[in-house]
This record gives sequence, structure tokens and C-alpha cells, in this order.
Amino acid sequence: MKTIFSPRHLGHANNLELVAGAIVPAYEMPSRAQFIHDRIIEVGLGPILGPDEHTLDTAARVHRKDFLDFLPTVYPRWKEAGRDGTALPFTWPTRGLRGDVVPDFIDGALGYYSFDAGIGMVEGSWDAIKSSHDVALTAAALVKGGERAAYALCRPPGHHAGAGFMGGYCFINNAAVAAQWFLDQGASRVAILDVDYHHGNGTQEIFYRRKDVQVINLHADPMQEYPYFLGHKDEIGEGEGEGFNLNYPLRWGATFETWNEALEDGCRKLVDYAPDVVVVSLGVDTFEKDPISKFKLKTEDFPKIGARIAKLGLPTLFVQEGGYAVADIGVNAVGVLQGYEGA
Ligand code: 6XA
Ligand code: ZN
Repeated sequence: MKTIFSPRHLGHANNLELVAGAIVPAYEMPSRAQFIHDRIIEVGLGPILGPDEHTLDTAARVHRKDFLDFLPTVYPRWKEAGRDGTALPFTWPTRGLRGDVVPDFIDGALGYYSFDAGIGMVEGSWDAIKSSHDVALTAAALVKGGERAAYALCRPPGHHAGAGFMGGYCFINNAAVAAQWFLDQGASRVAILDVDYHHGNGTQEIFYRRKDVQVINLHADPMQEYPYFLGHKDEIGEGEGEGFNLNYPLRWGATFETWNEALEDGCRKLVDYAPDVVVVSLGVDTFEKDPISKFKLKTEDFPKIGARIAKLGLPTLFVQEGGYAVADIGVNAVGVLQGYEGA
């Protein structure tokens, strides 16, 4: 399997986030991608290629134009305000406040275009975000070009980013942009299978009223876990999209056995949908040693996930999302890909 990877992710570094009452170095750090990159070489998964430059035209079909215009301006405006370090929001337009007016000053604009403070940005962040988007589209083109599967080693990740907001380390929704690109290239239906520990609220929001993209999410129950405010079982899609959004919330402590039952059910629904292509939002933060999650998947389970996805018999694009047990992330993420290749 070919991997698309950009060293430009390295510019998105030294970020801070708020965890359990303290400002700490963000778990979403550059070494994550480097460990995966090195593991691909170690096991000889296949060539690692750089991305081609892509315009944001496809992104503009799943994201709001004003949001895409805002992203590259964040850090310059942060500096204009006399700051350095990490640009972070601290106030949001929740119930009872106005969510329809973008404040002029950067602090307000950051709150307007985000849903949490997990989106620290530094000088090189926009370039990394854009390269991550390019990685996804370049890998998608490989699949469209006839590869059975391809791996987009995206960093930063994307599945929490919605049409008009960022959050949870995510800025542009790479998987959503890739799904839209497949449709624009002639696919009739695309399925997104999100196996990250966290609910892909952004992906769900983007396609919630559409039937041309089926969104299947396996994740920790939002009653217990981030992002808390989306990901329940009764969210099935709306209007034309009714029935095309499937959530499998699982309680803390879920083992592979429990998790795999949800995967099996999701795969059956996916096969019924008969998509032309599958986009896998590949998070490996379901791992038992992940520092920010509470599922119990073991290293030996990850190849089984890849093998099950291979059994779908569909062209597959893997898009990297979360995973924070940095020393194990390479083995686990590449384990999924090896399981796919071996099946
Ligand atoms: C809150 C946790 C962000 C989780 C990001 C993630 N600071 N999403 O892994 O898949
Ligand atoms: Zn996650």
C-alpha cells in the first residue's frame, strides 16, 4: 500500500491545550506522524510519497467559505494583536448568545469558528493543515486511479471539524473532503467508517442531511466522553439523509470483543448501502494504553480491524485521525494497514 505523507506537518508543533484544569503540551504532537512514518519503513508497507498541491475547491463544498478564508488568517491576526506562542480561543457562542455575528477581534473570531480549545495554532499551523488536506486528496487520487487502497498519513487530523468550525485538534475535515472529491469524480455513494475512539462530530454534521455519504461512527459514549454533545444512537440523519448516519456509542472499558460487534454491525450496514468507495477515519486511540481514552483494544486487535475492512471488497482510503500512545501509534496504525494487506 502506498502512503502519502508531508513533512510540512512539522510546522504544527509546540501547541498547548487545557486538560483537567491545566494548560499542558497538546497530546496531538509531531512525533505521532513520525512514529507512523518510521514504522511504515520498518515493515516495508510500501512507498511513501509526497502530496500534490490541491486547491481548496473541494474543501469549499463541505466547509463554509468564510471558515476556510478565516483559517490562514488566524496566526497573522494573533501576531497583529501583539501575541506569540499558541493561538487559543476562550469564549464560545453557546445557547443564549449570538452565533450569527463574527466578532472583529481575533479572540472573538476564534471562539466563533471553534467549539473547544483543542485547536491551538502556531506560525506553521496553517501550512500543516493545508498539507494534511493535500495528503488526503493525493491519496484519494491513488484509489481513484485503481489502487486497491491508499493511506493518507494526515496530520493534523480532521473528523471533529464541521462545515464552519474547528475543534479537537481538527481544522479541515480531510476525510469529508476526500469523500466529496470521490463523488465529484463520479462516485454515486461513499461510506465513511470512523473507527477513532472519539465521535467524528464534524463528519456527521457535514453529511447529516445527505444520502450520498453514509457515515458510520464507532466511539466512546458521548454521555461519558469528548466531544460530549453529539454521537448518540438516535442521531440517524435528517431529511434526505435520514437513515444514512449510524452511531455506535460504547461505554468506557469496551474490549475488542464488544467493539468488534459494533464493527460487524456497521460493516453489514455499509455493505447494504453498496458504496463505490470506503473512506476510513483511522484513529488508533481505542488502544488500551492511550493516555486520553478508555477502551481496551490491544496491539494484536488492530490487524483484525484492517482484515475486516478488506473483506468489504471495496476501494479503500485510510485517513489518519487520532492516537496518542506515541510509542505504539506506529505499530497500531500500520497494524491496521498490514491486516488489510494480508487479508
Ligand atoms: C479533548 C480531546 C480531543 C480528542 C481528539 C481526538 N482535548 N479525536 O483524538 O479523535
Ligand atoms: Zn480520537
